[in-house]
Amino acid sequence: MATKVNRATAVREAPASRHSPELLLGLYRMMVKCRMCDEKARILFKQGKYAGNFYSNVGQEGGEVGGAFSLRKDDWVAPSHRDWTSCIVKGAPLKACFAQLYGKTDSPDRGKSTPAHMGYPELHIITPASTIAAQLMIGTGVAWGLKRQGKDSVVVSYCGDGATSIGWFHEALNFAGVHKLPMLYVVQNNLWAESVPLRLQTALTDLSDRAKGHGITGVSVDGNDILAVYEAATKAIARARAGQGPTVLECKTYRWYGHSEIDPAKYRMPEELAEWKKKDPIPRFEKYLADRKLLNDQIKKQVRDEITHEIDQAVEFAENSPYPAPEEALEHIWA
Ligand SMILES: Cc1ncc(C[n+]2csc(CCOP(=O)(O)OP(=O)(O)O)c2C)c(N)n1
Ligand SMILES: [Mg+2]
Repeated sequence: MATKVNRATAVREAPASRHSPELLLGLYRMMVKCRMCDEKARILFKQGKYAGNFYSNVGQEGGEVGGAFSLRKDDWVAPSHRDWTSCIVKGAPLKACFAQLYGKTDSPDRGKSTPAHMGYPELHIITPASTIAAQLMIGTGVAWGLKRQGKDSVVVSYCGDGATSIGWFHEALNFAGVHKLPMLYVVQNNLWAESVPLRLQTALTDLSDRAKGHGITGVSVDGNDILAVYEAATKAIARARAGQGPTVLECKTYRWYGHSEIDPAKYRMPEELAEWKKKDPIPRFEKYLADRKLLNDQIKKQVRDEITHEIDQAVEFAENSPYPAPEEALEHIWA
């Protein structure tokens, strides 16, 4: 006897993903890792464990992870002040990342830069400049060098919406366009540049339209949709590697906390934050994975337990690492 199916209530199985389970779980794990490390960095700062400041990326993990996940070891990353976690995506060990926050000798620059300004020469991560959008110029210069050397490595540079209103952003894009450089500019449009809302920075709706003025490709995606970002970035990186030139990838997203850990963000409405928290990229991707039977509560717990353990070890390592001697301030500098 044929089974009767109530078409109105029948549960459709989610269509299979275009991507392998390994890749999907890898993206998920990396987003959770970035979120947990960032939250830990905030707590440690609030506890007075390290000096300086910290610029949280929580809420923006879709762009952060998706933008650089498909990079090779010989590719480069040029992060901004808000992209400490991009070092984790590029493969930096958590011990080095936390030692960086603490300014200890086991940080890649032996405690020379401010906490969130982490570079890592070995992994081709360029130390962020404090000057907004400067990392785009430096990243573009590296891309030019790579092209001149005949290499097929690419550079991913991150910036915020505010950075796109600055001249250096346009100079970098212009130069990259003329020379068809292997660049991907990931613009994390979180709607605010410190206390300045996007509507007071530009009349544009899509910041990827900035690319048009320089004759290069511009794409805008939902930055809280990790797969949308990953797919757009992977395509752009492949184009860049094949000598087809640069791309601006705008990720529309939101930062959950203040500009930095000393900013209570009173300039924005609580309702705006509440709306964006509903679009949290992590539970959204968890649902995608659960619908495809790739994730359940047990795996979620296992992922978090493993990351917690790794973070605890990294923090202990950073706390036990010595501070550099004062005279080291004069080592490894140009003049
Ligand atoms: C040339 C320059 N102007 C101003 C500042 C101060 N500043 C630091 S971060 C920031 C806001 C940047 O906003 P956005 O580019 O949107 O990045 P977000 O902080 O939102 O990630 C400003 C104005 C600076 N560091 N450099
Ligand atoms: Mg911003």
